Amino acid sequence: MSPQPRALTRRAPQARSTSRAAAVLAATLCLAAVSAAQPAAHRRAGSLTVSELVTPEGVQGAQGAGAHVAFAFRLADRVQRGSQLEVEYAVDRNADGVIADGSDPHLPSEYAPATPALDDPRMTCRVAFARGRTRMVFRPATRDGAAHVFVWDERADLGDAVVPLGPQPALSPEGRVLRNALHPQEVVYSKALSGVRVRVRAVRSGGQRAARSRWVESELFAVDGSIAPEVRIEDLADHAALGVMSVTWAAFDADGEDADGNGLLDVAAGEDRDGDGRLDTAPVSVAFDWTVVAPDAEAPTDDDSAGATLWWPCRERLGYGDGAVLRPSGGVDAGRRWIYVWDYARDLAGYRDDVVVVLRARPLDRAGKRGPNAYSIAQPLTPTPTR
Ligand SMILES: [Ca+2]
Ligand SMILES: [Ca+2]
Ligand SMILES: [Ca+2]
Ligand SMILES: [Ca+2]
Repeated sequence: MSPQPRALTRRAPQARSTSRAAAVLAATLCLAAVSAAQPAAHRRAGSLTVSELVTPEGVQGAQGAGAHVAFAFRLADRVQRGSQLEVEYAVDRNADGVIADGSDPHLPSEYAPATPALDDPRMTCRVAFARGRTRMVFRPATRDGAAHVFVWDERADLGDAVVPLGPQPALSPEGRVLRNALHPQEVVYSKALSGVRVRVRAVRSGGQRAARSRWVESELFAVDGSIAPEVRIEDLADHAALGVMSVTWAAFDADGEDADGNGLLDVAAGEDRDGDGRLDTAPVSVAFDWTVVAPDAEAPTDDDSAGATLWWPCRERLGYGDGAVLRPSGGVDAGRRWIYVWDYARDLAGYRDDVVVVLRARPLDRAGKRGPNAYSIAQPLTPTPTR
């Protein structure tokens, strides 16, 4: 699976939500409901206009410029009356290369309400509470309109998703870049449209004066909400009679809730950070590769010393161990341990048994974020030419 669908198909609000976020979400839904409930009453009045929506620069999100994303825009209206704002975000959820806006009946809209960051001081709306509802009210101005800022709580909606810009290589479940089977030098790219888009429109309520502006869309921008995963090779056990090696590896990802890596939700220890009563395990995948070096050569122990070393994918002895695809992780200090069973007899058949064998583990989290490579010398090994 490519990083793009991986990021996009995740359960939408991997809610880091608190009661505040819940209230904010309710406000968003309320905003959406206002427009949905009065479609017939709204005319596309020419004077109510959103314009000059500014796309934020650079990578947004908790691991970029911040999880609160500010959008500057101008709001113009001849009627000097506060307007509510509808803000929606979209990603190419079905990875068909298009962000559907609902205008084509064959393509369901991929937009969803954007949760406002009501407590962000950059927000220029007045927050009104009426009949149990929270509303954002933006004051317009005539002619060129009034300058305003809407701040999106991106993390409430996209969680730890990673949505890069530009063409992205398609990846195997372990995180290897896929290549054309007939032309292995050619990388296969994901068909998904990269990036996040936001659209904004204003809604003026009030009987005969009700109106709705046109949608104004941002450019596509990148989001990175994921802390990089980490993997360690903790133990190697050579089962020479079977020609396999058990690789005990540990997965770490601070986006998960299992801080002590015991596989259980320890509420008393504060692990249920989002308060949903479930353990968010931030799964990690690993691509295990191997190489051999001559007995008198220096074995690579990190990316620098690996240099241009050629690596080959490890073949897994299927039916044994835990595999290496989307295994739940532990916290920063206590990884969650898994066993991967390497069928080294097949991979190393024909090699002299005095070569030094090196394993490399490349982690990738569910959001599509890579972590640093881990290396381990896999000795002693007793390569067998045949099984
Ligand atoms: Ca799409
Ligand atoms: Ca992560
Ligand atoms: Ca735990
Ligand atoms: Ca939880």
